[in-house]
Amino acid sequence: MSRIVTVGAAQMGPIQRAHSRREVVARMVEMMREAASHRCDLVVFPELTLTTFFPRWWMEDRNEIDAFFEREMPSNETAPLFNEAARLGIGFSLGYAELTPEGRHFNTAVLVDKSARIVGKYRKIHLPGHAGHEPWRAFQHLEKHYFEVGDLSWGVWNALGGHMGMMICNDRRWPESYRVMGLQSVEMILLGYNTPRHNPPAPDHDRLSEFHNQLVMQAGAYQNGTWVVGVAKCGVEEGCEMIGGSSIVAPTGEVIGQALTQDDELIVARCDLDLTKSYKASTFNFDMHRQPDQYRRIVEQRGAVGPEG
Ligand code: CDT
Repeated sequence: MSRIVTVGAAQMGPIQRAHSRREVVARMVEMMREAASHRCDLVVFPELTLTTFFPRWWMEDRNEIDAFFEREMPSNETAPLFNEAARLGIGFSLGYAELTPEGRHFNTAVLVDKSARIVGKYRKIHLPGHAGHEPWRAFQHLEKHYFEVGDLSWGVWNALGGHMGMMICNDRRWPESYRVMGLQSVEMILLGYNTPRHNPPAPDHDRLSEFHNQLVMQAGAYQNGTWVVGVAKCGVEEGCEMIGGSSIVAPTGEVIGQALTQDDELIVARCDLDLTKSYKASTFNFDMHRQPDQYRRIVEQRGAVGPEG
């Protein structure tokens, strides 16, 4: 049986506040059709794909906030995506703001198989930014205000011919996210992001935005012997520039496909999942080389302390 998964990274250009879900879903269906014409098994969409990146604004009105959230998936508005996926026989992953029946709010991604069945769900764990109103910022980053920390850890699912995992945006900067999936033999990590170029508390990092994006995805792929498919929502959204650079990274750590624009753009790669094997069996044979007893500090301590004495 073939171990090739042909993946389409469906980078999306800006989504303004005035854009309806119907318009966004129509763009996504178009990209899904393009992916199918390239015989993709799977198409990966960004974080919070269905709306503008609303955590840039401080809002207090519950109805105004909840208008950015999905109460069901699929819904009437997202059904065309699921219907088209089933018709084309293509899997996909999608990021969206989830409002549960219990009234909980998460930054979520789902994995959907070729029969349009949801087979995996991940809720974002590393929520960047701040919880309080900070109007001095050119753009706020209020994920800690709008979302709870995800409660599902990082799962890995036997789906679409391989071991599939998901993480969301800021997770990609943390080695723990990759390693929890590496320990479940992940072969392909699907990852959507919205990354503003300007980081108000650290503007000296702005010129390094694309470099840091590449750095973490390439390191995560290599150190865990996995494919990483990173997909941006990018361009100038409501006056805020977000980086593109959507990338397909091999287990070698090499970038084998990368978007050139800051707009809707599909990049496609044939990914051999067996390329993961030599890394998982040699340098990163976890069972042979890891020393978890010596890593206790990682799970027992949160912030950094100084050296003793
Ligand atoms: N969406 C998201 O997680 N963006 C963050 C921005 C960090 S700056 C507050 C990222 O890590 O790309």
